[in-house]
Amino acid sequence: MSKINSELIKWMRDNLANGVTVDQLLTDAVQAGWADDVIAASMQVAVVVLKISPPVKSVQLAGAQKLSKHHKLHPKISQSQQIKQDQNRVPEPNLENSPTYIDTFDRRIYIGAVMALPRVVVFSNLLSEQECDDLIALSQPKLTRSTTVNSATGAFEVHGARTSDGTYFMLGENPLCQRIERRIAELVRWPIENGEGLQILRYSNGANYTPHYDYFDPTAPGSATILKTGGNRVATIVMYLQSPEKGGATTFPDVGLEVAPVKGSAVFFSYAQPHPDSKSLHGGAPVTEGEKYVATKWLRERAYR
Ligand code: PD2
Ligand code: ZN
Repeated sequence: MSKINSELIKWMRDNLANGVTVDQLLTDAVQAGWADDVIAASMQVAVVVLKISPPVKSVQLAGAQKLSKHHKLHPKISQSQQIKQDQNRVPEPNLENSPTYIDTFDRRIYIGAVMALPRVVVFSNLLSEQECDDLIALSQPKLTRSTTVNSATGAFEVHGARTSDGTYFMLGENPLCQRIERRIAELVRWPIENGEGLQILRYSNGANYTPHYDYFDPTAPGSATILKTGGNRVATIVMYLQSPEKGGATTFPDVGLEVAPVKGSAVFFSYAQPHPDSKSLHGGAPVTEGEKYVATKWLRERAYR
């Protein structure tokens, strides 16, 4: 018999979406007097929406204070949490009242799945088939082997962890990029100028991208130069331009989530802090049949110029 509590779930979801950690919420809930099994069951539900079923780590509440149930957890956040949340503002689509779609200036985009931690939203119909084909065609003459950033030096290097080919467009480089950038800015409510230009990646048969974080580690010596322009990355949108026959999912190993690379759809994820607590570790699984193309859009804290 499940012991979930809807008030508790809503409070957890609101706070998770704003970057409060699972551990902090568990502590708060225990202190507010909720029973361990209700907290555990509610947290399982809070981090899952629709069909996504992550193996949430078992909730350890041993030694927890058994306070009386009168100390009802108030769903409103405390003032100190509010300040923290304001500082941690990240791109976020308006999902109030659980809409099934969001209209932007030129296109209706459908919500495929939503997860609280990591903050992940799957969109379908973000790009038209023609837009996918045009981005691929425009990228062809300039595709080169992808690189990774060496966190010690900040240098871009060819690495076995990333076996795709790729290229970049400047922000607003052509009318197609401008249209997509404006659409994304509306969709996730983040200024166009805070975005990097689109990156196009081609994964041939066998190519992959081993799990990584998209933010730059602020403590790594190589990050200082990168962070001077626009601050850190706070969110990523991977748009699928061509579906392979098999493989090529975008994976979130911390929560056992795989997003299928279906042409025209996209996965959005944000990370309020540049820290593994964001659970934003993600990778590109090997393509095992066919070829996969994506366009990646990274969003920064501030204007990227
Ligand atoms: O192509 C992907 O699925 C993928 C996976 C992980 C892309 C990126 N990261 C990226 O462009 O950062
Ligand atoms: Zn990535």
